[in-house]
Amino acid sequence: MITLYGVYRSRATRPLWLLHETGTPFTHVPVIQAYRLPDPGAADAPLHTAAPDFLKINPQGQIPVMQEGALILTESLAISLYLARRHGGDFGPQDDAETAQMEQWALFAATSVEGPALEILQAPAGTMGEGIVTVAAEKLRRPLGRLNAHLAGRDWLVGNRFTVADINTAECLRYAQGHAALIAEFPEVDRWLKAAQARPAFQKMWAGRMAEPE
Ligand SMILES: N[C@@H](CCC(=O)N[C@@H](CS)C(=O)NCC(=O)O)C(=O)O
Repeated sequence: MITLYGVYRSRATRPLWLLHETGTPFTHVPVIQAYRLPDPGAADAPLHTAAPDFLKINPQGQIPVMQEGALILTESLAISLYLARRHGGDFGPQDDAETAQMEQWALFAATSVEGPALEILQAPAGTMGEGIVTVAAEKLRRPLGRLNAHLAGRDWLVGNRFTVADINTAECLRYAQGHAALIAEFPEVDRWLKAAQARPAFQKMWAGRMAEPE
């Protein structure tokens, strides 16, 4: 049995979206970030990332974590790639070339997209925040140009079907979606992102996220 640790309001959305796509049974343990709790030490605090019981599972104190049998994985994109390969059927790779392509898009998302996209999401209001957004948007323009070129004439990133590559990349880019003007500069990316987020499994994941307190 798969156990997925981590609330929806975290990077757990990546494996959760995939698990909703595949319909694979799993146990969800909604571990919350300790910094989001007023008093993580309180006796009635929910299971959180700094709790001794959770640190035994991930000494780094971060979510998501996936456990299946003796295997424990602690990186969201690696979890999604593993679940897709092992349980995902067509959502995962069908040969070595697709494995490499799905890994490529996960690494692209992690190294070229997620950082500046998070800077956009977390930028404070005011002049300083506007400066951060301007710089982060500029950092994203080359990777988004590359993504846009790849998506021209294609619906999805790998194998002409929706796969874990779309989930991992779309979820990292989602952090920058508040910058609508930036996304609009890349119409193929805009179209692809909207199509991915229209999928019932994304909507189910999103409903889970919205049901959690902010
Ligand atoms: N690279 C990791 C990052 C994990 C991460 O930063 N998780 C956040 C929630 S999205 C967390 O657990 N934060 C709590 C903390 O760092 O104390 C991954 O993608 O799994």
